[in-house]
Amino acid sequence: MKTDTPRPIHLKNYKPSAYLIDKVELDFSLHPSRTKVRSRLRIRPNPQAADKPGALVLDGEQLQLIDIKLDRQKLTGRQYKVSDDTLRIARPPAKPFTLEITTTCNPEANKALSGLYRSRDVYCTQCEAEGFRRITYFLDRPDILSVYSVRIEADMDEAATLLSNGNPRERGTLHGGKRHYAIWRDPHPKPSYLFALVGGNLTSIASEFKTMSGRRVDLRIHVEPGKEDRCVWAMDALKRAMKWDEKRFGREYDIDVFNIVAVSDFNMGAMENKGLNIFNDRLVLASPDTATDGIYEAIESVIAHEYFHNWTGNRITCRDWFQLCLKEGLTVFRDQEFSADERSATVQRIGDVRALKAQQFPEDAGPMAHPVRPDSYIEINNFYTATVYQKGAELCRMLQTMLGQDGFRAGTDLYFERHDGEAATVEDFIACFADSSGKDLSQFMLWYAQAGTPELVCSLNYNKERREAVLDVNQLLAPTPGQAKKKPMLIPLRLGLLGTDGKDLPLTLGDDNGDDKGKSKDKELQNGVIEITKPQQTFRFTNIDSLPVASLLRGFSAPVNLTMDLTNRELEFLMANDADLFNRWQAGQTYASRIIVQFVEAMQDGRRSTRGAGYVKALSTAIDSGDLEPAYRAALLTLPSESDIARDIAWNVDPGIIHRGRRQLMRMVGRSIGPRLQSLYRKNTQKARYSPDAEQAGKRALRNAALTLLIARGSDQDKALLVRHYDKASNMTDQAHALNLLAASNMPARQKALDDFYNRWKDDHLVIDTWFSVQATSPLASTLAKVKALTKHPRYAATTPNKIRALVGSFAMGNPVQFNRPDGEGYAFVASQVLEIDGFNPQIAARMLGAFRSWRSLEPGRRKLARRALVKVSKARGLSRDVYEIVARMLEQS
Ligand code: B3K
Ligand code: ZN
Repeated sequence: MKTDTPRPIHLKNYKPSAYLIDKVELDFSLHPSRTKVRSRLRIRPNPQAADKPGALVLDGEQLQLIDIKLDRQKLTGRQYKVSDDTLRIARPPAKPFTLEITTTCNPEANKALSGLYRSRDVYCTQCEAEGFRRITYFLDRPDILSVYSVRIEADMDEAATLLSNGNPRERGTLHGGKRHYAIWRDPHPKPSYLFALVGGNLTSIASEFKTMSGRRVDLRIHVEPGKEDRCVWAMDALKRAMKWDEKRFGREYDIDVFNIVAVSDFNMGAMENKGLNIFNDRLVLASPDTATDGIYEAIESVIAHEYFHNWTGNRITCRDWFQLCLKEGLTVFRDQEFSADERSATVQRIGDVRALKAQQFPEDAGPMAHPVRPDSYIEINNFYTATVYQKGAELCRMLQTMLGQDGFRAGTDLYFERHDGEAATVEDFIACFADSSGKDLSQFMLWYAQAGTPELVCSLNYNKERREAVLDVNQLLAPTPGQAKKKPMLIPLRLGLLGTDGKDLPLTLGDDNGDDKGKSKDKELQNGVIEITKPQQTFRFTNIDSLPVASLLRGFSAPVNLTMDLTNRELEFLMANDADLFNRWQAGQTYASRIIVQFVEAMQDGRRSTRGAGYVKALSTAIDSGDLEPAYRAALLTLPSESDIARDIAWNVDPGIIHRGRRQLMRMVGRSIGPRLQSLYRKNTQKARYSPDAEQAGKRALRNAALTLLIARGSDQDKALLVRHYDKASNMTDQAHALNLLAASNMPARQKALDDFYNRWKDDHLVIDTWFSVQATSPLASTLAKVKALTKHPRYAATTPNKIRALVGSFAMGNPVQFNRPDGEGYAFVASQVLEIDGFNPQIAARMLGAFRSWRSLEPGRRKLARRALVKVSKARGLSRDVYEIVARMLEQS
């Protein structure tokens, strides 16, 4: 919606609705440009409302009102008022009544992809957060829970498949078979954002699932005809997710059918509509020759995520949108746990933490910083953020770390029992854990309210006389926009102390003060977790013979930045010995980043640093220390990303120099352990038929990681190996990896491979996105010109989010060195794209603008140019609320 003076909405102003809607009957007559929607609503005054019920104000946007009746009486023009975004009935009855409204909307013209729209001729809907109001007039807020019946009518040749939420009730033909209809009924009350409808010519694959109480559920995945064989993996993932949720959380599916539909035009990954999940087809369709292992893994996790929402989101929903983390944080946590159980828990954790640090930490450190439960917003769609999702998941994980898996389960059991069928709050959720465990969680609540990443500054000393290792912990929380002063948080810190033999020492905690009386209070630390609650704390570990090496924040037990001055020797020791494999990997990352930062500093001073041999040696020892999974070894061999290093540098960041510094270390590794890498490459070449399972995928990841480092070395032999890798690739994982490396190089084979890939995949609208994105992420200086040219390419579609993300998104968010060109042209290009996209799809435009979120930490030259681009966006006329809010926050003086 366009508006000149967008106003924020505040959590503190929440009020229950004056009216409730118990029952909704919808009747759709589908038409590309004039779909008719008849809605029959059973409404009553809300007994819980604070004020006496006054006017009834329904939300509605982009609708044509045809007719309105109250208790069967047609309303006259004086009895209601329609504005751009509301329908207001001044004096409705003070008792239950029925409102019948007929409207039309235009699905074909809907390029914002919110409400009812068409994606490659398929009618589909997206109602979260506030899209239902673009379908019919309604109280479009999540605390209005209603039972829905839906009738859909359409031309048979345009939409042979007609779906909505819940269970199918009836279907039939009309006009001698030219048109037909279907009726669906969802027995579970739900908020309007979970409404969905699909109509199109789709085919499906079917399967079934028997629930733990023995009920049969029909499972179906609907796709464009011809794509059925690419749904097998998604179906398999769905069944595994259903089983897992029964076992791990005791959650059983609750209706007779579960439908998934894949569409090509979608603003995000997928949507958890009750019984009818709608997916971006990128996250459903997979075959070995078209999808990478990464896509297979993402499909498994998103299928599970949307399925898990059935309980965490649908059965128990959010009272208001400020509580978004209640369903998203918890559901992300659940899908992470599922993937950890299905795959390698350590590798999963490494991936989740990498993603958290790459996406959420910069958000928390910049102008967009907001609490996991924000306290105000202008456009709620801007708050589907890494903070709400990923940090929200970390908060659930911290609860599990403190309460144990059984304790956490007791809390969720109570939550499901207590709040089933309700629209709940974060307080309701946390109260369940406090009540089931008896633990006081009031300090923990601060995690939902305070933005920013806490810093934990730790040091370990040894007291020989007392045979104690003394850990000092300081917790700091810097101001964030709108939050100048912060209170200390409750931080679970999982740790180990390594003795000289590299093994964990038993952890016995002396009393806090370290006085003799305390001896009687010594206690063994059962789970290796201490709780930090104050700004400064000291922990004394008794019965220790010499200074141990501290392994802190094991498994990344809290979303904090840890500072601990470990020497290079200590990092090498942890890389070789730490029993916590996550921290072993972390030590390697810390060490690599330290070396790269030294390279960067040297380059800035016009010197060249050649230090780094210690790291390379430790890395080569680490990859062979013990019986490690290939996927884990691949993670060890992957250096911290350019943005990881930028975060470590924090201020006056020069992305160009960081890129060179990182390459210098990659080259050093490639040169030093080349033969070892060659042997890893050879040994992990697979003969077996492709399978997306974790074991095979791990071997491919290791082989590709080795190849990446060999290419950094870049001998003729290595280059020939890369060309062969591309030519011989028998699956998309290897093919795309090789193409990526080629696109980043200036090898003569580069263009040939890009042309070959294009010719092979030009007719596959999903695979061709890889062709766009590898070119957009290439660090070559010619990239920006290429990206601009590709926006005119016949296979590019300027209004399709997947295409925008593949080209503009990859350039803006996946290519730090070229987006941050010193001449500012990268910023200018992305800013102009944002403005163009804002004209039809504000949600996607606002997302793209997120690329600027770390602009203040850039070196002065780039900072000025980034600011200039942002100011240009801010001054454009007719900005959407979405873009307005982001750009205003970005430019706000902190
Ligand atoms: N709940 C949806 C996201 C909706 C985004 C609306 N802008 C998908 C998910 O998180 O499962
Ligand atoms: Zn979700």
